[in-house]
Formats: sequence, C-alpha cells, structure tokens
Amino acid sequence: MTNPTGDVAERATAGFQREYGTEPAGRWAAPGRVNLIGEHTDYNDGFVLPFALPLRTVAAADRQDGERWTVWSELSGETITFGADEVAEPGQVTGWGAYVAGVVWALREAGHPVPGARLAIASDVPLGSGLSSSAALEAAVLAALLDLGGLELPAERQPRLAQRAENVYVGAPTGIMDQSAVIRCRAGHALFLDCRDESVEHIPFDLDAAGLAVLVIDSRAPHRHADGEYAARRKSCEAAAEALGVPALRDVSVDQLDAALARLDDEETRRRVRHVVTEDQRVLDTVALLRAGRVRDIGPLLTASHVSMRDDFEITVPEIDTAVEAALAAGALGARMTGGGFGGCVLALVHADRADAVADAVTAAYAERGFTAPGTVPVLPAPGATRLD
Ligand code: GAF
Repeated sequence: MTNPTGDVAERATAGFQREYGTEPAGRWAAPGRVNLIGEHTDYNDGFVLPFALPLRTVAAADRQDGERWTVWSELSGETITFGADEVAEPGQVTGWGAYVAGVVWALREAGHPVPGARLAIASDVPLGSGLSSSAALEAAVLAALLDLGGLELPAERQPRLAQRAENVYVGAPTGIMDQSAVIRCRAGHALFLDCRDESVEHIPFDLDAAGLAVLVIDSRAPHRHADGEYAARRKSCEAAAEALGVPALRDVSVDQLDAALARLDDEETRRRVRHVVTEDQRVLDTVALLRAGRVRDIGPLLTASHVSMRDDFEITVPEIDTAVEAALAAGALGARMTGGGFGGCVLALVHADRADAVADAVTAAYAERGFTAPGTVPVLPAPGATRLD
C-alpha cells in the first residue's frame, strides 16, 4: 500500500487524466465515518449516532457509450473493467472492484438504466480501520453514476441501495448505519438514525463551542476473524429476538430487559441481548443530552458503551481496551471503540487543550505493551456525500 500525499480530489483527477488521457466530467466525494454511539444496534432495528469524517474518497468520472465500466484505483494501482455479464449476478467481480460492480448491479436491479462510465478513485479513508472505507467507495461511485446518468434516487433511498451492493454483491451482512452516515450526515452534526424506518434527525454536535475535541485513535490492531465474528453476533441477536417473540431486539426496552433475560437459557445470548438493549438506551440518552446542549456530559455514556462491548458483546481486543483505558486515565471525558470491532478505531471525547496529552498517553501505553504505535487524529463532523464540481 502506498502512502499518497496531496489533495485527494486532485489525486483522483490526476489518475483520471493519466489513465484515460482526458479530463473527467466531474468529481464526487463521500466521507468515512465514526459512530459516536450505538454499536451493533443497526441490524437490530435500533438507534445509531454516527458523524462523517473530514477524510474522503473521491471518484473522478465520465460517461461512456455502452454497458462497460472501467475503474482505476489509486490504492491498488490497478485498472479493472467489467461489462453487463459481470453485473448480471452477484459475485463475478471480486476484491475492491466488487464494491463498484455491486453498486452498478444494485442500480440495475432496482431498474435504473446505469450509464457506462470510466472512473478514477482516490481516498484518504484508511482501509481496514473501521472508518467505513467500503461505504465511502460505494457512495462516491453511486453519486457519480446517478449524476452521469441523470438518474433520480432521493438521498434517503440511496443508503439501502448501497447496502444491497455490500450485502448481496460483496456478501458482507452489514446493517444500514455506514451507508446512511456517509450519504446523509451534515457538517457540524451527528446523525440520529432510527434504523427501523430510516428516519433521521440532525443533532448539533458543536465541539468547538464546548471547548472539546473528539480524538480518533487507530488501534492498528490487525482485524482478527472480524467477518465471521460479526456474522455470528448478528445471528445470535436474530435468534434471541425470535426466542423472545419480537421482530427485533429494538422491541425490548430497558424496563423489559430483566424479564426478557429470564426467558433466555443461554448465558452468552443473555450478554448479547443486554448489550443491544442497553446500547439503544444509551443512544437515546446521548441524544437527549446533546439536544440539551450538554456535550460534556455524554462522556460516561461513551465509556459505558465500551464496557458493554468489551464484557457483554465481546468484540474488543487488547489494543482497543488499552487505548480506552489510557485515554480515560489521561483525562478523557469518555472513550469507546467505534465500528464493528475486533480492531479498528477508538474515539475519545477530550478537552480540546488535552488532546495532545491524551494522544501521547495512548502512544506511551502502546509502547509499554509492545503494540504497533497507534494513529491519532482530532476530527470534527463533516458533510456527507456530495458532487465537488
Ligand atoms: C459495521 C457495519 F457495517 C455496520 O452496519 C454496523 O453494524 C457496525 O459495524 C457496528 O455498529 O460498521
């Protein structure tokens, strides 16, 4: 993997010019995301509260006659080409190209006449860090193809289509959070999403005004069996909902939790259910505090979410727990793993003037345990997918 430098939109344009010998018709960008709180609640029809990152994936593209799609990726340095046959059924294009072919497939399957296109993709969203690089790629390509083809698909319906590309074409059983975040988020806000009906509320999240910062800490932990473990957690939640006779775990409230747990005979399943039910409530409590302008007070909810992921949902790893503990010991108001788990990133809510000290403390704790040094970056809520020009 190369370490690209320079503006990401310019890199996409330069790649397009070099590969295709002409100027692109336009450039479309989609961000990565972090989830402030609400983990593994999306596929349980529950609540999530992500915000978009200032790190983006950009697709420079033009329209072509015929049903052929050619895509260059900065990250792999490869150019791939596929035609109608490869997007007739899921699974024919593999690797990173599957996310692009999946979007073409999902659009066609939904009855949209997708134009042929040439694309050049560049990205600042790190791969495999749990910051939704896949959703960013899907959303940038989707935005480009919709515009190039003059296709109508309202923003609120785009996440489902991109999710279908990932679930069915790529074959990853993820929920609706990531695609919703990268498409629907707004600058300065977190996206309060009800994953059952996809209604949203944009919640002001003004860190500067509160004298706070969110530090994203890349644990650099290698993903350990993340795909299989994710699918196993999802299956266990669905089985528990069925055993409890509810459509989804979202339908169990915290008031009903003890009674629900008493009806389950397996201790591991009880822990999974307790995480999801309490996590939904923590999202609602976080939203209530943010609506009241009490940003500083959400810290304990973030930390409680982490403890629940660590002890009940069992999706954290030593590097992640070390980062959370070191951040809290250095004065973070709250800290938690963000994303699917088994590696990825931690977010810490810190006083703005303590951001460097917290980052240094995490780096020192890593060095002490012999872990690969973490990445740390302060972030502010950025806009969702958009056409650049
Ligand atoms: C991954 C998935 F893609 C999301 O749908 C969500 O389930 C998340 O893990 C956990 O909250 O990012």
